[in-house]
Amino acid sequence: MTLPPQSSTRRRLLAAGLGTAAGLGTFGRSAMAQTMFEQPFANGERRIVAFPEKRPLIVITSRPPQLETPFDVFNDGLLTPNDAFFVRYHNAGIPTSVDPDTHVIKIGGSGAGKSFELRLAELKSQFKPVETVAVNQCSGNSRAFFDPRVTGGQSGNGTMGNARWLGVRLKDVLARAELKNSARQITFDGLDTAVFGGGDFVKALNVDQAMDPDVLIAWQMNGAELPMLNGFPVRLVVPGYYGTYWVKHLSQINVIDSEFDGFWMRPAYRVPDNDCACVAPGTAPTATRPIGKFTVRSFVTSLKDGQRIRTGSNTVVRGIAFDSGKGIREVGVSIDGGQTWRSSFLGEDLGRYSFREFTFAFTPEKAGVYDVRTCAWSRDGVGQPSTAVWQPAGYMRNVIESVKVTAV
Ligand SMILES: Nc1nc2c(c(=O)[nH]1)N[C@H]1C(S)=C(S)[C@@H](COP(=O)(O)O)O[C@H]1N2
Ligand SMILES: [Mo]
Repeated sequence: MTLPPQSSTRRRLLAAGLGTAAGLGTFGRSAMAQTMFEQPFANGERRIVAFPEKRPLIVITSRPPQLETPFDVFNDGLLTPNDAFFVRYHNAGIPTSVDPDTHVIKIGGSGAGKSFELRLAELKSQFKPVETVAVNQCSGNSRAFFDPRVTGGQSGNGTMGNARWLGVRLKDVLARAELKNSARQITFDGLDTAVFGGGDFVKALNVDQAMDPDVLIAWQMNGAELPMLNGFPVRLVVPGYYGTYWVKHLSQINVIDSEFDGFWMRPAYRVPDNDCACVAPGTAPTATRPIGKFTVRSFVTSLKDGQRIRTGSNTVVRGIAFDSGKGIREVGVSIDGGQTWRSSFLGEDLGRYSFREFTFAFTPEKAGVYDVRTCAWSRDGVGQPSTAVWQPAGYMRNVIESVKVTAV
């Protein structure tokens, strides 16, 4: 069989679905039949819709697509499958078709000694490929649990995912740009555009952050091309940092001599400039800084809140923990609401930026409610708070979670 001159893998399209029930258009009759999902917070009823290249996911907004991974997926394995990986966009002008043969990344700016363009084939062949497993987590993951509630995408705990990324080091690409001494920041722009205002989505990293050898320009996740909605054909991977820096459909890198103050760096995506990145509930911070690295988190994946377990039989508490890249040192488990703690067993180590599995088994001797809590500690000795901190944007939640199960 002869292939057409341009095989379907060479030009990736978001199937027609985006224009119909799944996304851009108005909802017709078929929408009525959609599966609903009840999130564990007030006003938590959501549709579950399969967007192109995705299995049915929880819809936070459909234009632009903001899709949350159903939490069950995190119990299936340490790597989040591409078709289950969450999706976050800010602007409605998202690319639905990209030709990887002609896509270029332009590198330049006032702080670059040299300006140049890289095609994908050049990016892949002229720099050393690097693989890393890393968690991508939205700053607003778990935002809907803030009390008092805050505005913004009302996500549960599923706007995070862990994948094996393949790409090249950003610093190797930047070396070719011959940064001047005056260079202060690097800005990153993708193919998506602002349609309703708010401004094009452009992010900035300080030069030292961008030169970190762990930061990649990646074209694969979990051994396959990036799904369109996760940034096809190339995206930035900034391990340990919130997803907002992981610019998708990367097309422009500028080295600049000043601090970038585009909308998505200021006023958006900033946190109170203090140790806890928090303020008293309902108040505003006096000073802010751009959001940075992840806080330490852990989640039970094998048990659901309200689940029934059997008195006298073995119950496995399994879950995932991660931090900003120091690595997980220990995950404590409590079955009595945090009064007493035991150490869990840590599973396979896929790297310091990855989800780390933990397991713990207990036998409920008496019938009744068991309040299961987990607390992860990173290798620098930082753990999770027992009461939630608050900030107006609803970022960086990492309180010790509680899952109540009833032994019968
Ligand atoms: N081009 C582009 N890249 C982007 C965004 C965007 O709106 N446009 N959103 C960012 C945010 S806030 C997050 S949390 C991550 C989400 O990555 P994902 O959609 O692949 O899960 O993408 C980041 N990269
Ligand atoms: Mo995000």
